[in-house]
Amino acid sequence: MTDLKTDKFYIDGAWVSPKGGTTEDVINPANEEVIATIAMGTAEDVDDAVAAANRAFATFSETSREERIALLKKILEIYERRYDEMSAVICSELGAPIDLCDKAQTAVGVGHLKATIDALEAFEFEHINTEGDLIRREPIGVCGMITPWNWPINQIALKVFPAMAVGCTVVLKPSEVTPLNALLFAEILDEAGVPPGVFNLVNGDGPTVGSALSKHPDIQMMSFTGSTRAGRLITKDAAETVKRVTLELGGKSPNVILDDADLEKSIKQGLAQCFMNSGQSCNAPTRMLVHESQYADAMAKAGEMAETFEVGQPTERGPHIGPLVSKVQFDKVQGLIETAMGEGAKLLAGGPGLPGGFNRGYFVRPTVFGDVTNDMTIAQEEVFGPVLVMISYGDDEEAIQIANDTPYGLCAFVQSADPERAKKVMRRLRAGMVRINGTDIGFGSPFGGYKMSGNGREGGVFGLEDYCEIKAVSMP
Ligand code: TXE
Repeated sequence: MTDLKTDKFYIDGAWVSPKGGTTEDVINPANEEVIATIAMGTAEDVDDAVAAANRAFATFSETSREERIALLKKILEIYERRYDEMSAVICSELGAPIDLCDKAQTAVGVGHLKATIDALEAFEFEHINTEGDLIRREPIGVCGMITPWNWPINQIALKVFPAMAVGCTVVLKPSEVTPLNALLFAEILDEAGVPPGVFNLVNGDGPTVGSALSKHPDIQMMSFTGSTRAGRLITKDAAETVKRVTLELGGKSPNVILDDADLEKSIKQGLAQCFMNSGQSCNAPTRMLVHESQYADAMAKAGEMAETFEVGQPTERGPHIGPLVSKVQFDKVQGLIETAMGEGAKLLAGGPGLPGGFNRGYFVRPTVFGDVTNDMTIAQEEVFGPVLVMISYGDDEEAIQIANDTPYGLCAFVQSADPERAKKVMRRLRAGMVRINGTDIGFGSPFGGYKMSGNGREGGVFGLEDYCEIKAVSMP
């Protein structure tokens, strides 16, 4: 694997040793072996990184759109050259199967970077409004970013590129569970000639480095993706200095299969989307809603189809499902499967314990529950594992009511043979994204949620706007 500088942080354009702190092992979730040991930072390292970002902001915020487009294009060139290294790193620390890394985990970095460049080319930094005043969009300043482990480069790319595109400077704290891809990302930016201090990386945990960033008086904005629990803490810390905070938190996405949809196709697609990345996606369609007249048939079909999903080693090619990222996540998912069974949900496929043929690693059996009511724990809590629940409804109105009945509102899915009927349901769904008949949301479109799934939108022009302050100027 790439020889990454695991004992260093990237600050002010150089690889520097931490000022103290501890170390933490990075575990390969497929075999539970230590693959690297990283330095964990402290508030002092954060101070150094923020100071570098602040110095760099003075000049980087004054660069032209063309200069920043050229820089982003250079990053794209090097990212594409080091593509296979990135896939290998994500495969080893996240346990995502190598084909999934190639086709999705690493690929989304390219998708977001291209969409950011496109959005920057057309972005309106200044205009005169109807009052005759000049309205300017200016980079907000130094941005703190805290990212999770489930789609690690996706979230780094969705935050770092838009911030840099408008002229902000950045201090990133990636997940301590998957820090290696972020070290490689820093190497790519270094090689691309990103000016010193524009991008800085400090590894560490949430309560130490994450909290120091969120409270820092010289950081103007925090962008976070992760759990609702940590999102609340970051918001509280950031309130001390009245920072802007954007949050992308969890989800419990409904998949409403209307009674005119192709049932078999909808179930197959729904299972695949739910189990992708071992279910560790905030927008996974984890609650399948089926009309009561088709429910028994749907449960039988889903149980059978789920058994055909294979679990396998991440390093092997193929469409199989890999392990969960960590022992903590494995224990959480096992606990939720047990709870569902205790609350009376009917096990249609999978269940607790390791899949057959496995005696180590954090592998989980692809699991489907029927006879689920929306008030059960398994229907309300984000599982973050390959676990689908099936819920029945009486009519479209009840389906909408059940779909909206969670604290989350990130994504929703609708299946129907009638586009007008699907759109009618779509309009009533309290979610930041709605995917109709198996389609996907484009890179340049806004990604984010309603309710407790967060605030703000990432991606394309919406991502650029998030990192801007707005200035009104009246002139004689
Ligand atoms: O997340 P955490 P965890 C959900 C998912 C998962 C659960 C727990 O349901 O099972 O969250 O995962 C940093 N101040 N999602 O515990 O703790 C942490 O260091 C500042 C959904 O791994 O939120 C890491 O960088 N930062 C989600 C990041 O938060 C703090 C993706 C994510 O870790 C902090 C991941 C603090 N006090 C989990 N505490 C999604 N929306 O996609 C932690 N962090």
